[in-house]
Amino acid sequence: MSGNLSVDPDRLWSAILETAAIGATPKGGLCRLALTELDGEVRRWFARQCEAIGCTVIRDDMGNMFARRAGRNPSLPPIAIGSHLDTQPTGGKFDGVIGVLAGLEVLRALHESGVETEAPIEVINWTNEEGSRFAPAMLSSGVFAGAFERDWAWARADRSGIRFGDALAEIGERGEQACGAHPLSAHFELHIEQGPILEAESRTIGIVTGVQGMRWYEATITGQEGHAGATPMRLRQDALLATARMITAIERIAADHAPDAVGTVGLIENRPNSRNVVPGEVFFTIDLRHPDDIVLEQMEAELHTAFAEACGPLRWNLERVWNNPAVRFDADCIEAVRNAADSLSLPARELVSGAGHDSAYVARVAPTSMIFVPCAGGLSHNEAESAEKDHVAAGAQVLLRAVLATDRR
Ligand code: HGY
Ligand code: MN
Ligand code: MN
Ligand code: MN
Repeated sequence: MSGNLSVDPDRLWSAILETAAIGATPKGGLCRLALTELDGEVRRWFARQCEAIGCTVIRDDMGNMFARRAGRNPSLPPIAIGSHLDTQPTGGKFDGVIGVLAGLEVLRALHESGVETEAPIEVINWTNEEGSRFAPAMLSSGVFAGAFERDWAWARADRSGIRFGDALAEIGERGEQACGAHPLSAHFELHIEQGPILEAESRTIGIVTGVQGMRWYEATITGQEGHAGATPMRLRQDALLATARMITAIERIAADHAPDAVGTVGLIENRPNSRNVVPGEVFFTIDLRHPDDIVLEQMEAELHTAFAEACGPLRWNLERVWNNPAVRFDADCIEAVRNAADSLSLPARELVSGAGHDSAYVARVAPTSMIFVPCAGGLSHNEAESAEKDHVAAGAQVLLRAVLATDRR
């Protein structure tokens, strides 16, 4: 019976478009930052859809949402399908969203067909995956996996000083259950690739074998504010000029470890940010990634050397705020995805994820793997992000088959 079970491509696509209206931007993207009222609205929408098909929905004390469909054997840990509904400030309609909504579609397909699974099935919305508002990324799946203490996570503040725990309570999404309290027998995540490989090779499915290593830093360079007209160049302590040198140094460090290394300065606060004042202080973030943690360690050492050279007499402070080592996913889960793609004769290939995902943490506590589908031009974290309906449906069908195969194991 479950062999020819199928997701409904139209229903899945209309769910994606329906949630795309919650936080829609004029350029066709999404701005639905974690724990804002818009995040609260899409969370409540998700809970209503799941409850309407008989699922129970609970939230833990990090706001992670667990929509559970009962199985024949309630003593078995659930098979989970997880991703995230929060977005970047100029995000797209698909990043994270297709993973949660494909999970909802799996629940709907099971519900309407009356297929009973052995284990419970649980669709999870992981809170604050993006890390754009509250750093680091994947904060709540990280607490679930024991990478972060809950109180440390609650104390993380956004750039306006609002703490995660307060924002979570404010939108009414903080549950009673302690985060990390229940085992999972497996975790699958469907996600757009967010890179160019699948599209370039005309593949529909990415069989994701792992996630590369990622490190985040916060830096402050302190010089001296001065008059833009009266301060001679040779007497200046221009913090923004030193920052510019650092940005090109980071580009060089990544180039020295090409082709896999990437380095990004994404957030910068120039103070006092006045057009006729020599900048006295700059705060900025650095994101370094590489599949090999040993190389990341080398890049970090080169970063320190670069700061000393770029800053001269100016003071600088560099703090590593996140270290997420490279992850290898579970062989059986990878096999389940590969077999599902093969059974549907979908062109597929293995690849390691360049982007971070909640699965990178969940893999520490449960057998985990991911399924990628292409996105146009490999573009993501961009309002022009787009994916094709039949690719998303194919990914959801692979997800359904991988979950059912795991349930039969
Ligand atoms: O940063 C990342 O890779 C993820 O999109 N949060
Ligand atoms: Mn994502
Ligand atoms: Mn993202
Ligand atoms: Mn992710």
